[in-house]
Order: sequence, then C-alpha cells, then structure tokens
Amino acid sequence: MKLAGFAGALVLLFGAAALAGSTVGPDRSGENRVEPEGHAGAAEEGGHAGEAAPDPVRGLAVAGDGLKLTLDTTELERGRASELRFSIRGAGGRPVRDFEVEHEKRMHLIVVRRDGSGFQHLHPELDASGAWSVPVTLSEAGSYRVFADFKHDGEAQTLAADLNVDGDADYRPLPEPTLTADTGDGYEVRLDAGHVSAGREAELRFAVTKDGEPVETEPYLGARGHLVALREGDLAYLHVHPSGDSVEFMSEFPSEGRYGLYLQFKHDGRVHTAAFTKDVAR
Ligand SMILES: [Cu+2]
Repeated sequence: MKLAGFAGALVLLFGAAALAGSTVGPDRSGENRVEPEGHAGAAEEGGHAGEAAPDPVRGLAVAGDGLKLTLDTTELERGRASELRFSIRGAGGRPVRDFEVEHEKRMHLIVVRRDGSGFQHLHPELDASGAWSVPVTLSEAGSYRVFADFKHDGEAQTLAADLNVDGDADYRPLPEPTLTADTGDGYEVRLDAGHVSAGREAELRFAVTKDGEPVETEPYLGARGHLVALREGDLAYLHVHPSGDSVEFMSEFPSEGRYGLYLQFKHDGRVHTAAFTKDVAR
C-alpha cells in the first residue's frame, strides 16, 4: 500500500486549493515546503537564489486585478460560533458571482492567526447576492489573516484581509522544524524534503501512518492531499497540490526563511491536518 506520502511536487497555487476545514494548533512542526503558484499581489522579497523568475507571492494584498476582498465585519468575538461573511467585489464595487470551480469548490477560505496558529480551511457558500458566508469560531484572541482563494475569468487569485479577535493575544513563534507532526487525532505524518533552497523546485513527500501502520489517503477535493505554506513574517501564501495521484508535492519557495506548512488529507471519511515548520535556505 502506499503511504500517504506525498512526494512530490507541489505546485503552489496560491490560491487554489483545497483543504477542508480542519483546525490545527500551533503545536506541530515538521518541515517542508511548498511552492507558490499563483499570482498575487505582492512582490516577494528576499532573495531567492533561483535562476528563473519565481512565481509571484500571493496573499499579501486585499485587492488585485480589479477585484477586492471585502469582509462584512473585521472583528469576531473570541470563542463564539460566528458567521464570517464577505464578498469579492469588482467593477463599481459590485459583488462578483461567477467563480470557477477549483478543486471541487468555488471558494477556498483559509483563516489563520498571524503567528501561524489556529489554521482553518473552510468552504463558504455563495448566495444570490454575491455574498459568501461560512460558520467559524476563533478560539484565541489576536489578529488573523483571511485568505480567499478562488478562480475568476480563468485566473487563480488569492486576496487576503485582516480579521481581529479582541483580547490578549499570546503569540508564539512557529515551532522549530521537525520531521514528523501529529494531526492531533491519531495520525503521524513524516515529511521527507531534504534541503530546500529558495527559488528552486523542491520535492516534498509526506508519509502518513496511524498506530505505526501506513495509511493510504483518500481522494479529497480532487487530490490525495493539499498543502498550504505560509511564510513567517508576512504570511505570504502558497497553495500547493500533489503531482498526480500521490502525496508528493513539487514546490518552489519564493525566498529563504521559515515557513509554516499545513498538510491536509482525508482518511476514514474525515479530513486531518498536520502542521510543519520548514526552513528554506538561500
Ligand atoms: Cu478548499
């Protein structure tokens, strides 16, 4: 049987992706990487030593290419089950309604606190007026980033906005890199990536086990696994998908630095999330 390892190549789509809603605490680490694909609005900085121009970094801007992410409210109450509502507005401020399906969904919403904790991947519903909504509960105070990952007019985009939860925030640095991470619900995931350099394609392979036995992940949103990478410092967003029918990803990190990696896979009908920390060299 195959491990759920994803080896491979992640293509980062900064915006496309698909994980589905699980929440990860700040307690995992691992290492690995992802690569961005997508475009987004902000330039990356930092040097990457690659030869070819790296894919643009996504998720740093609230607007781009004539579209803007508008949150109905920029503050939620800590620990309270809430409805997060937002829209993607285009010309004249009109809500966009024609989104294309990517990884089985028209909208992938990633919510994560600024320190990389509390990762959630949600799939909002679109109403006739062009308003998206999804239930969400944020258990910790602090500043969160909300990434709307979608495809419109044939172009994948990731727009992001800030969302605040009032209260004393206990921000923590990303955990030190480790090779294995726990999903918190019985699975252990091992990351095999080796040395990863900025601007160069890297192969990230994940192997999932449960009680010491290899687990073959199930198709989830059209793939064996989904990976989101967020750069420490600015949460530049990379969404990566496996190459083929595996849990291997090819990805290219835009710059040196530390990244939080969030791997999501499906097994026994449920979605599980493992978080890693990966250092990318110059
Ligand atoms: Cu999704």
